[in-house]
Amino acid sequence: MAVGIFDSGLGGLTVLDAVQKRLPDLPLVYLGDNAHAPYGVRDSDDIYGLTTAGVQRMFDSGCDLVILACNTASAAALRRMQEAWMPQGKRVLGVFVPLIEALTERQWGDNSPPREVAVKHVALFATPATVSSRAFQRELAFRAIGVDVEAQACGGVVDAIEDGDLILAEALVRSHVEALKRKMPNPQAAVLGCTHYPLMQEAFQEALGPDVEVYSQANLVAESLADYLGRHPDIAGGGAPAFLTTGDPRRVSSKATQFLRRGITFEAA
Ligand code: DGN
Repeated sequence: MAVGIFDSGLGGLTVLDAVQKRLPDLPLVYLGDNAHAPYGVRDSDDIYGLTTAGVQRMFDSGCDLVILACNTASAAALRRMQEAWMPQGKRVLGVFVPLIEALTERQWGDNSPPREVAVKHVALFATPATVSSRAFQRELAFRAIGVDVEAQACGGVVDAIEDGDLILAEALVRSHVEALKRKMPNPQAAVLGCTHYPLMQEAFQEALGPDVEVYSQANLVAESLADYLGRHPDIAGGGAPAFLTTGDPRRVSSKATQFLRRGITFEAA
């Protein structure tokens, strides 16, 4: 019995880290599809095919539930996968819904009709593929009315983070925030819609200013998972997490160690 965390690359490690802190005894399997990363520049059928193959592999290896810890994959694939797999008892959760529930002050799984919410002007920062999918706006519209969303595709940030070039990543964050502010001068809230961006949260907050509330996914997903598991006690157990990659394990281990600033050893998937 284990919970799987799937990502195209390293970004989902921010979610894994938050889940480990929140639920230290939960058995976890992480799969990074590093051989095909980044997904952010691929078309949606391609992302769907790769995501389905990766998640299927996690169910085959004994996971009971898989979190798509990648907004790009969630945007392109989550609803289609849930429709196909939920009837077979295969549970797949994404990273958008916990974020939107927090933004709209909803309880987990509250599917009541959309309503007015306190926040009216929201800035979304995400990969080009997530922004062009408009999945965030669609999910938000199921829950809230009257919210103005301005999206900024943050080209280059994921690559800079994965290359360990945080100076470049910070400079890119500043320029993307400036671009966003030209379109929406006074956002009330900013949503970091990419699992790589929790590592840049301070840079976003600094560039946006102290009056903007920044929503970052890792902790929200961990909280939502804790809530979900409270209702599904069949998922339990213990043990050290397993880290799997479709890429070169040595290279991925070294990048992951740099990324999370703690030793992580990947094995070939
Ligand atoms: N971390 C991924 C996300 O949340 O969208 C983006 C990584 C990528 O494939 N570009």
